[in-house]
Amino acid sequence: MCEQCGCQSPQPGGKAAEKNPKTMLLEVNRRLLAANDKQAAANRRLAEEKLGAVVINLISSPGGGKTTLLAATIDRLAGRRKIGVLEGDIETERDAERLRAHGIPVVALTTGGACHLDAPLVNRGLQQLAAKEDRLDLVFIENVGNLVCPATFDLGEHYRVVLLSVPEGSDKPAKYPRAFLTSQVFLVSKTDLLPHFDFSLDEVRQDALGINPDLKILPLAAKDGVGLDAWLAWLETLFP
Ligand SMILES: Nc1nc2c(ncn2[C@@H]2O[C@H](COP(=O)(O)OP(=O)(O)OP(=O)(O)O)[C@@H](O)[C@H]2O)c(=O)[nH]1
Ligand SMILES: [Mg+2]
Repeated sequence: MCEQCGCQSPQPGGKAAEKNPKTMLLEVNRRLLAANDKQAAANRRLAEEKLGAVVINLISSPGGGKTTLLAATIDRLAGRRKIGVLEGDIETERDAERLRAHGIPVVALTTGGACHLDAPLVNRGLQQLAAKEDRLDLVFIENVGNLVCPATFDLGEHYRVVLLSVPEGSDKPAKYPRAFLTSQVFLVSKTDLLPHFDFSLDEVRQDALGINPDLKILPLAAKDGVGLDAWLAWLETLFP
């Protein structure tokens, strides 16, 4: 269990739960997650009905390359797709400022300690975007840098995208499977660094597909643009 936020996948309760503090805690977590899921469903409706937007939740470890990828994506889609961003961080608006400089609406969601975003916080962000914008094609949610807890919380996204950067190592899908199990797209980021690390693209592909055979895997380097075309082509499939 994450000691900071207490998030954990729910387990069934039952009679024993009434007296056992550990199972009581699990029951509280289950109810919190159920409330979160209800809000997430409302968030999806809000994004669709008020903004007409597809919502994408980006998950990675700290420094995995989420903001750099978003900046490159915004630049490449400028004039073609209207983008808004909900920028999640524990502290500071630094990433939000980085993306505002690219000329799009960004709402900073600062958790003040929690290691993941949840659906109520995202609802506030979506409301703020909807107050500023009539329509958006895409809303990206940059989750707090963490490969564990964000994988448990539905935010109301339509798609979940997990990034794993080359310096983190190709063993990570096997060790942190939930993020890969619950995502539709897996971006192997910072591939320009492949010559400097013992990262195996074969291993990472095999392990990730073993966890989730439907995962679309796209290696890319947002810094030099290699692989971005395939990512942008996938984004365009969301607008038939
Ligand atoms: N070599 C290389 N470095 C990259 C690439 N993408 C991002 N970086 C660097 O990786 C570092 C972290 O990138 P960010 O985009 O800030 O990562 P993040 O996932 O948004 O980080 P948090 O929001 O703190 O979790 C920065 O120094 C980037 O310049 C890439 O494709 N290649
Ligand atoms: Mg960032």
